[in-house]
Amino acid sequence: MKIGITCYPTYGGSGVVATELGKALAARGHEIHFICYAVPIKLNKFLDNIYFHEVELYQYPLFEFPIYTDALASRIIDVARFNKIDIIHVHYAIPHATSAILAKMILGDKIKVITTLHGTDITLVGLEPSFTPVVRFGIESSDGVTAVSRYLREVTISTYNISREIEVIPNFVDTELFKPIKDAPLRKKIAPNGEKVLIHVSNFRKVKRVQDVVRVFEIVRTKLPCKLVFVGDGPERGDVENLCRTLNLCDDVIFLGKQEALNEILCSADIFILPSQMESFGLSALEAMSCGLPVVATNVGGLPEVVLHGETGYLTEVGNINRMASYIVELLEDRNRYREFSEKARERAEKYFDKNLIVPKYEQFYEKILNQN
Ligand code: GMT
Repeated sequence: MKIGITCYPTYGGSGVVATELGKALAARGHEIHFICYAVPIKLNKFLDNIYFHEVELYQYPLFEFPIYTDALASRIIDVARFNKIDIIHVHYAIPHATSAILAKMILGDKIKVITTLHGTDITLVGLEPSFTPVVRFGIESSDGVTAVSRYLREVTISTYNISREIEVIPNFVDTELFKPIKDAPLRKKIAPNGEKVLIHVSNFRKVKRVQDVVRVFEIVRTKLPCKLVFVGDGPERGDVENLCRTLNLCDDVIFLGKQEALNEILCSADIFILPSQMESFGLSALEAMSCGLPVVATNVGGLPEVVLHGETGYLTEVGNINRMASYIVELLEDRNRYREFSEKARERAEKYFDKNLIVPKYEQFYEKILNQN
């Protein structure tokens, strides 16, 4: 198949999923055309069957803001015509679904539009009155729609009053890449005296409640020697750093910023913390599980579909830092239970969310959509 993929090329999970999907499809012989405003960060080396087409944002004194939706539609049209693509698969509805549908109309129905819903396109941004009707139109008018969790499908149907089918295709992880590393070299540097290591990875947006990670750590370190590692960057990072300074935690907290070798860093830690206000799936939790880390997270959105409470980690109500801390201490103090959780976390990633299981589901979905009138 010839497939166009549009995503946000940034550090967010939707861009990671879209890029890894494109790479996996290319490896399976499909011709993949990424159409984005910048090269997706995970597209960091030459790969056969992959082409990149930049959406150029024209500046003009009348335009206070770049007109991305139209520019993207025009680029999709150009790429589709010249390369004869069968499908344009957009990740994150806003505004990608709108651009793709516009492109399809201009092309005279010659391509199929598939939209994958990822999270805040539905649960936060899409609820803004300036977007809601257009998001709904994008969902209803796409030829196929997928959601990354059952939760996200249900909330989309009920909130936007959707009558069409939405297929759930969960996010996936490369379990060959994200796998436990015994005695990961970085651990010695982070925790030279054998301390336990807690880790959080995110884009530091408000929805992630990163300050809760610090508060949880503050409690845990009163019970056992430990270190906290932050990976990623974003709007709340300054505030989180200040909180660590105020609480006098800086000697035990490491901010690594944006990092490429995530698997090695994850394998240097013991527990992954994800205290989000909302999470439609929680890709970072899955990557941690694949490395054998139990996850302590909030009981929201699609997280219970990824993390099994009492088996691969623990789930608590949003903001319950005391409960999170006591679960972490319990796990770290009980070697046998920790090992059991760690093994089950890895097993779950392999059994249900492995790249080689999920990518064929997208292929089958594409076939289904191409074969419908
Ligand atoms: O929706 C967002 O907030 C952005 C998006 C992203 O690009 O990071 O995150 C969502 O998509 C990820 C990939 O499918 C999911 O793992 C995240 O849970 C989801 N984020 C939220 O629902 C807050």
